[in-house]
Amino acid sequence: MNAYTLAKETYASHGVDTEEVLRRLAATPISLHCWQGDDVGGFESASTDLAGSGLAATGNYPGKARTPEELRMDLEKALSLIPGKQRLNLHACYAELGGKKKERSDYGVVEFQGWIDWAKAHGLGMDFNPSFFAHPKAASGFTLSSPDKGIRDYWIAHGKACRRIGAEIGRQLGSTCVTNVWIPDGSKDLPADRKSPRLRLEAALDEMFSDHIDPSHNLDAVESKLFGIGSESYVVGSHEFYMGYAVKNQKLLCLDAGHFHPTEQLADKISSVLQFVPELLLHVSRGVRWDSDHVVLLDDPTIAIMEELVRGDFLGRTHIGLDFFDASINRIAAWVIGTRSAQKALLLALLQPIEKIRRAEGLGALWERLALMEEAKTLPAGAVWEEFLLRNDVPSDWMQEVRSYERNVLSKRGS
Ligand code: RNT
Ligand code: ZN
Repeated sequence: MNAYTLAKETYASHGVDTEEVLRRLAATPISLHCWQGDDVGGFESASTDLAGSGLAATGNYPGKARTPEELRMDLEKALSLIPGKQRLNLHACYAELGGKKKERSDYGVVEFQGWIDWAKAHGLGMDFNPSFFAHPKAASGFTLSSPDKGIRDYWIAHGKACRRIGAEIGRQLGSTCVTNVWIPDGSKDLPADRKSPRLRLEAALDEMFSDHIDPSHNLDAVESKLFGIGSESYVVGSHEFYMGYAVKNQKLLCLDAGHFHPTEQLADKISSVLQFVPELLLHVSRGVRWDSDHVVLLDDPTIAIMEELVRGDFLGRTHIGLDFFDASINRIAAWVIGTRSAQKALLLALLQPIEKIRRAEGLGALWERLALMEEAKTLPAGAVWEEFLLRNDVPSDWMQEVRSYERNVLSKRGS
């Protein structure tokens, strides 16, 4: 008897059908963020500066992608080492301008057709993001909430353009695109006026979202943040702001695991948020002491998130994306480790003998509930994961694949 068959029997004795679990795992795509591949650089110009954006990629591991072709090639390598079907999460600053100059406010689907065609060829759905950072018009630290109407209008136009592009992505790929809005707006030191930027942001978002877009092609999400580098004292788009905005306007709320106080659990927010907004977007990430965007691991916070999605029956209303960028390690390995860890966390959640645990809870047998949760941790989930890899034709020695790609491809790239 092989390890999977044994595991299947063990789980069956706990009331868990591993075949059903494998089916659900395969049916849950994870959206891979393009920006892990080049440290949030993008391809608009030779040098893109993140300074003042609140984002910081640290490290200088050799071999980062310098062109869309290289980034796609790297993504293909990473995807070949990840089981199941994924999506691509693209930022607008990855536009292919073909050497021409074009304002972000004027972007259209042409600048992204290369990405769409590539996604189609690889059977990937796509998600999208307007880029409100690393740009001269974001240099003041304010974009949609700027006191300068010219600046606000520029970014409103960019957001509108991106929603149209998102809709075209969704239409062409036959899979709804989630377009996520995150802005860096905030201030390093204490503002005297916390109110006006938020009033301006609400008005700007209202205008940006005013064009009717078919929700089967594109859905809008808004992402909050606690603080950023250079916005330590005040972030316009705080959690309360966007929670209110999303509830009022029935938009998707994006919860990023790195965007809360370090002892706050993202998992506990899910059921509250989904009680009042239609759908959720997750940026699964790992903050180390702050919003550091470390590679996702199979750790307690990530498992807790996936448990909530399973236990609350929320998978159908949740879009799972990743958000980390580590430039200090092999970037393909970062994608593979992070995505596989998110999948493993989901697998563990799906494999929990939840009916038994619920029964104990219902009976008020709280020590039994606790015991069952602890016992579940050492059930043979590893054998089910191996089976998932096998069924998806993922090479068993993925690290060797990364090593040889590094030797044959990455090491030949200049900086
Ligand atoms: C920034 C947000 C945002 C970005 C990406 C690049 O703190 O997490 O999601 O990481 O848009
Ligand atoms: Zn994020």
